[in-house]
Amino acid sequence: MSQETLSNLLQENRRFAPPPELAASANVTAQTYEEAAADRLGFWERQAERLTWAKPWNEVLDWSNPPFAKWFVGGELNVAYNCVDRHVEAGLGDRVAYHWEGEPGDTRTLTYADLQREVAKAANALLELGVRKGDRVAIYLPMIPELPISMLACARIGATHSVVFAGFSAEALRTRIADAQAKVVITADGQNRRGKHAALKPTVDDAVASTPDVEHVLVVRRTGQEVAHHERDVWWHDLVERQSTEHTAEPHDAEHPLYILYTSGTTGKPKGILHTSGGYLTQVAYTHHAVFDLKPETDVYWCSADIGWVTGHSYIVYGPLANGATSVIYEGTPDTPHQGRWWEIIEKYKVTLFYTAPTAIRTFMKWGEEIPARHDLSSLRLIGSVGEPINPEAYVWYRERIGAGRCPVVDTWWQTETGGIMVSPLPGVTEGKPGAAMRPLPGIVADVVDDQGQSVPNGGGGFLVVKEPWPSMLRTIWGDDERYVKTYWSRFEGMYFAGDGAKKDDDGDFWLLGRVDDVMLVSGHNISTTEVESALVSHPKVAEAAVTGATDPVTGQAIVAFVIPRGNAGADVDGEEFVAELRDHVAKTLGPIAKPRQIMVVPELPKTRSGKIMRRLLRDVAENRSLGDVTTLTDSSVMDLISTKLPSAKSED
Ligand code: 6R9
Repeated sequence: MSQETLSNLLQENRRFAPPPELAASANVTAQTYEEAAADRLGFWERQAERLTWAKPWNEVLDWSNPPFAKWFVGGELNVAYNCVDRHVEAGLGDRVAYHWEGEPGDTRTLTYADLQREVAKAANALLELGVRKGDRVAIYLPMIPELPISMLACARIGATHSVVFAGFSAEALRTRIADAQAKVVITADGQNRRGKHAALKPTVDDAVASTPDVEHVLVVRRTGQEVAHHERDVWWHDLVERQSTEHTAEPHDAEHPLYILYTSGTTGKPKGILHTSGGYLTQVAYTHHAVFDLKPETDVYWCSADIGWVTGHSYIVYGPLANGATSVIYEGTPDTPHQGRWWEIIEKYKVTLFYTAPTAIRTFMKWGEEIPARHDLSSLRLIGSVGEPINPEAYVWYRERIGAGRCPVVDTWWQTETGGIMVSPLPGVTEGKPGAAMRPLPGIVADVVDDQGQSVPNGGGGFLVVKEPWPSMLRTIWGDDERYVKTYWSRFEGMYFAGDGAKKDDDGDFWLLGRVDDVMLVSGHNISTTEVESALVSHPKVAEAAVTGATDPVTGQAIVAFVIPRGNAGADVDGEEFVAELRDHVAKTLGPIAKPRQIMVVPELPKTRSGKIMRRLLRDVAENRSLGDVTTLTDSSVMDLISTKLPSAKSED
């Protein structure tokens, strides 16, 4: 008897058809799937025509040396010109590119014409600091306009940027600066976090003390807090402000390195994911147009991610700007000065398209639906999710409480490595299923395969793979081609292995089931963490859940769950009765095989700085081990809170 690769336990039958008005005027229709399938390269070639090229390509794809792809071979373009100047030249200089909102309530509005001047000045400043085409620039900035401006200035002169999330430690920053051999670091004195000033410059000072390649540190004044001054330091307002607002953008090769972005990776040395220019910009522009149904004349788009993550690179900076969109950028945290801050921002700017992460949605569920209910969210017409599997209940809560039951939800699956969205509903075409990312987008060939690399039938589970190269794919791991091949292209012959588990339902639609490293082997069944978590979140008193497998003498591994109750769940959520109720609820929803051995009610869960649950640490707790590497954890006190919960953990049966 062959063992199934990944069990399919969760049944979910709710369906949401696209709103008729949206379907009637949607940017992309059903027929695009067929067109792209019939001629995939021709399809991507047409999408590349959304951009302005200085020199046309002579070949769409060179895949003669897999897995090293070249897209739009021979073509030349300037990414910053495509994101900024060409819109000004088209007469759209007065259109707002960014409505920026600081955490303390200060604001800045940047039109495309403003952005053009700011980017030109910053490009001239980098040139004055000696940065040349091909050099690397590290950027360690908070969510202020100088962040996208710096990225675009690099792109403009052909320098490769490496943005490091401004919450990482000096050591994390140092290794990233050193790996990329960055010549310049751009930072700020500090940032606004939860109503306080959090220093950034001392972290950079620490990091560059032992990175000999760094020649200059360019410092933006944001908080006004005092900073140490070193000879290599230069203030943004001294250097950039006096530059000319004119700079001619030279075209660069389609395969010119645009940026390196280090994946946090739960173990091992961070991987510098390398993205290049023409293919990357083509796919992020197309997917932003298709998945968000962007109408740049009327939409106001807000992606709440930090630009320090790939979501911010692709869907705050490059995709939206290439499309001439108007976006919102918010500097701070969602609960400053109150838990309705995000909804206030949506109301203020009349946001129409909103893109956030399941971790945020589950936090809002915990805080309570009365908070968004106090705000007018009627401007919204589409809402999206990215970063983790969205539990069906969180999807429905999001659809109803934020989207008023009107807005389609697009659950978009992709990775730092894929550069752009790969699997997602099309809002004017797809009947949405809560919890499903649905189908590979037109032009993307993805599948779910078993451990032999064979496509699983509908109803089966396995590994998510991509079977054909795509334009915004990573080109390599910076400085480590071998690791690139080994990590992504060795598990299955000729396929990109994403590291995620997935299943196909009876219609062939894709459901993401979490990282394969997290899959639990219980009595011979491979059970996904996602399905058990979703079953827990479908209980009306649960806002968020994380499960992990712990060694068990009888079943091999046993399921251990950590749950956060909803705000309105009442006082009885810490007792044995509640835990018993949840265990039964899971058994009823998924079957007895998935019944957790233990459930712990906790106030918080350990998460990466981009909001993904770190199940590895929970496994350490569940197996009574000392914690492994916690450097990517947002808040290490969370683990203390969880550990103190242990004695009260319930273990029956
Ligand atoms: C964009 C981003 C990538 C990993 C990916 C997967 C998880 C992202 C998801 C999702 C289920 C979705 N992931 N989107 N899982 N459904 N819609 O998050 O990039 O930070 O590199 O993370 O995130 O596990 O492999 P990155």
